Amino acid sequence: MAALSTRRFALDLATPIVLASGPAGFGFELDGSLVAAVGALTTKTVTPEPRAGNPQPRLVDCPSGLLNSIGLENPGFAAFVEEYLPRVLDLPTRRIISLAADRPDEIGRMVGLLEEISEIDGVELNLSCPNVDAVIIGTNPALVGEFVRQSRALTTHPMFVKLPGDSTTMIPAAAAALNAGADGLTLINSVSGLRIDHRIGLPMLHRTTGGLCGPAILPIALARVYEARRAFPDALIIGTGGVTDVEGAIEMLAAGADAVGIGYGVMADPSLPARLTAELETWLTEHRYASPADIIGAAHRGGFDVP
Ligand code: RRO
Repeated sequence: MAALSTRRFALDLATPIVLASGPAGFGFELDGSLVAAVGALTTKTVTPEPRAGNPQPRLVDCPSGLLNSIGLENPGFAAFVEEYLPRVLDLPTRRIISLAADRPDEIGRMVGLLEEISEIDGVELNLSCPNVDAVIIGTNPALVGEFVRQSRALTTHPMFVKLPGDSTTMIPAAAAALNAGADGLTLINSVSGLRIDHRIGLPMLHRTTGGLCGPAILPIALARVYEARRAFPDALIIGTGGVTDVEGAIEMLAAGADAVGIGYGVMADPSLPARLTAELETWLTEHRYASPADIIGAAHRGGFDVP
């Protein structure tokens, strides 16, 4: 059988299939065997203060996906550390803690406080939440650099930066993140979208727009991952966006992702990531690849060896 571990990955994951921030909550809400089958869990994003999130409705169906407007609901950093983190650290997988804040010193403070906890495998700075009033930091390279610099100074944990899939700003923002010391990029967050209730002619979500996720955004995520891999050959990349089957996971790896984040797919079917792990291993074995590393970035170097 092919070995699924991704050796070039800073986190040394057992499999490149990981749980993206959001739908998997803090991990312990899912069946333990499903968590054990993935390479890592990324927690729901945590902010300095608790947030109640946005009013209902928070999810609206779309062709090939859904719009979400959760609004960063989370218990706040102090309660997270006290009540949730011990259970996160007990999970049978690697754990990446997702964090967001309005100011670089606020996110730096949280990152610094997590530094003492050696069982954490990484932090992800979510600079791309689409569903709150604050500006989307991830579209502004200077701000991205400042957020990463202040956090980098306070931690040795592997640090990922989650950016929006904006085609004009993503590469400069990613360059700023990597130059400021980030180890990797998580690409992409959900994509701003709108649905209008055709019976009354008004937006279905209170904040008008929400974050589109699901298969509808797979081609967008693939394009951004491909561009990032071409621009930054050595950066770690977690490709996230619309993967719901093993073919999508293979595409994401071929585009240049070191790992594949599953978000929407978990909402649709919590057992999906475990199934993808097994199906990827079977696919690699059938195609005589020893590990996922053999296909990462294949689209940049002539594709697969097809007989
Ligand atoms: O909570 C949300 O509404 C949310 C977040 Br923080 C995010 O990063 N991406 C998203 O689609 N929703």
